[in-house]
Amino acid sequence: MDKKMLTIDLNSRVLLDKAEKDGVETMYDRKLGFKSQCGFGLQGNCCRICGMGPCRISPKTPRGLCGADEHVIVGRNFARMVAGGTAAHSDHARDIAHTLALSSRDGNYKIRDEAKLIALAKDWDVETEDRDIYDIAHEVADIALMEFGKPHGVSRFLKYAPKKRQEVWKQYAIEPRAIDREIATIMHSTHIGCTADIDSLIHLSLRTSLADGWCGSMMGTRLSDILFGTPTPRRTEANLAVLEESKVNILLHGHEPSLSEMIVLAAEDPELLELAKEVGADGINLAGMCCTGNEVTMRHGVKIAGDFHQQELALVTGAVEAMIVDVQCIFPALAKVADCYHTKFVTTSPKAKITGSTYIEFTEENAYEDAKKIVKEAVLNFKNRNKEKVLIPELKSAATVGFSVEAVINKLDNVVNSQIDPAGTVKPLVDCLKSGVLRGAAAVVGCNNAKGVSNEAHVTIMKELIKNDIIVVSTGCGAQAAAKFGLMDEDAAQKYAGKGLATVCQLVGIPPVLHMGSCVDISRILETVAAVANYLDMDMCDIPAVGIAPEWMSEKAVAIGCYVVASGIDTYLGIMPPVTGSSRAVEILCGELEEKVGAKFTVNENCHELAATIISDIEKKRVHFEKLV
Ligand code: CUV
Ligand code: SF4
Repeated sequence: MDKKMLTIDLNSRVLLDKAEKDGVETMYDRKLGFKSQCGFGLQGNCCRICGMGPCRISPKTPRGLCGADEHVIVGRNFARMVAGGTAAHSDHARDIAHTLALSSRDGNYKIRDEAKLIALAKDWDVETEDRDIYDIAHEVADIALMEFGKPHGVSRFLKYAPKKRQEVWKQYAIEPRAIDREIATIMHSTHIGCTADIDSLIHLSLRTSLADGWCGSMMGTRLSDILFGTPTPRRTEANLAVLEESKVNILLHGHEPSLSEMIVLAAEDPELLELAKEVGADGINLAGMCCTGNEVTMRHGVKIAGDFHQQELALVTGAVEAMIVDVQCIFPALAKVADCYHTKFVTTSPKAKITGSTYIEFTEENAYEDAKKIVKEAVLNFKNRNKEKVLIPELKSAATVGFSVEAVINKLDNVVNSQIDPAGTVKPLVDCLKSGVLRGAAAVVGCNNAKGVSNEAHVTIMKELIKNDIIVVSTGCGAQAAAKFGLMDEDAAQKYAGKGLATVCQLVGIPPVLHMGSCVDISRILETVAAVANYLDMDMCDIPAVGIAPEWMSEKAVAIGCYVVASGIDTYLGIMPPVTGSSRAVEILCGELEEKVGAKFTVNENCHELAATIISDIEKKRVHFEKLV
């Protein structure tokens, strides 16, 4: 098989040829090198939880040594994926909360959205009258940090959900308690000799996932907006052609905005710009990958270099002075690829040290100085670039990004009411959904997965949905796919959208696919659906809105899928999770959950079929919705 057929991105194909010539191995080579993947692992019925294992379940050996059957083994593995994902998102939020605790008027981190801070403080009964904004910030940060380990009570963020949804959570007993407690409960319950009941394992998974969606992630987004500003629409460009031959190219990859925000500032430092000139460069060019890329494009319009599957290929351009990473979704392979070029692969977090990288620790206490040190390394590396090894591919697309909930609401509201109202309402959005001009809304989110062809499912499904007047919002690497393929440009509405959606887009001046941020920003999507449901006095499961992860791969994505379903939003996956080893797990996740939480999973690895199912399900949901409104 030609490895170039494993991606639909033409820049990636050009760089795969170059990698071949340069003798660089990429994920695509390794994929072809794998003859087949382990069937037990694929089905989720290999257990390595204790030292008597691994125990592998088959018709001949239907139980592990302890007697665990396929349902128990699949369920435990699944729950542990949810715990892993929740831990990652929530630890990200914890770091942001610590950063908020460090904020000060003349320090590195300032309060950029005071109104959002005050609103949150009021929600949390923090005194706001006649107080210094930084005192309020520090108290809010302390309360946020308590959400990780408070001994009593449930998440403070649950109250932002519609009343009816909160009732569902209460009834089904999945209101999440402290975040760390939920994660620990799963690790404990899945230890050998604890929970041995698939219903219970899925129940635990949902509760923990809600600690991710309606606590960790929501906290991550809110506090980031408070510290770095709530995103507003801005123009940018996407795909590897955003690298510039004449400039020092710095790639930001990973997740947390506390580092990337400082790099953005450092890259504008006159001293470093001067140094860039001295080494013969025309300036410093920043571009982002994965979710940290999403964070800085949302708030600063920093160009999008590419997605998860392009991280190695970005270095293959030979034009990158430094790849700066913090945590999550970073290929260890980058160390080897960087070795083949002059690129410095800089790791910065004690949580993600990688052999073969240059480790320059980034601390929030010394943020700006650390960021400058890192950028300086990159600038000084410019002179080591080998011009003969440089190939920057040609394709890039224009995009409008920066659609926070506030931005979406204001865009729609201001046009319809033809006056600026900072506290706009969701009425126009609701009216479009009610009248059927928009048939529904879909969040197409998540990673790239080497089980499929990179970007194919994302782009196919988004195009199908917008053609059928379903407005799409996106985060994560899905958003990067949309941006790369021109779906986040305003003219995409006329090119690809159905008549209703195209009319709305033109009237309001938005693209048919809206960039809502990074993976933790899926909380923005929850808030949008909750706002619509609240406005109509409905539950979230009554709204014609769906979640789709066509190319998901990470444990974080499993946690997300679970909390989206637990929020009452039907969720569609383009990759089968490792649960098929248990018929019960599949029955519950793809069926019975609907009775409990009003939504379920649907999986289809054929993206055309999946798109067709989603469109017909949204139409079915409309029948119910139209009766209610
Ligand atoms: Ni957090 S989790 S590959 S960067 S979206 Fe991208 Fe997004 Fe998945 Fe990772
Ligand atoms: Fe085997 Fe049970 Fe140990 Fe898992 S927990 S490895 S099934 S003995």
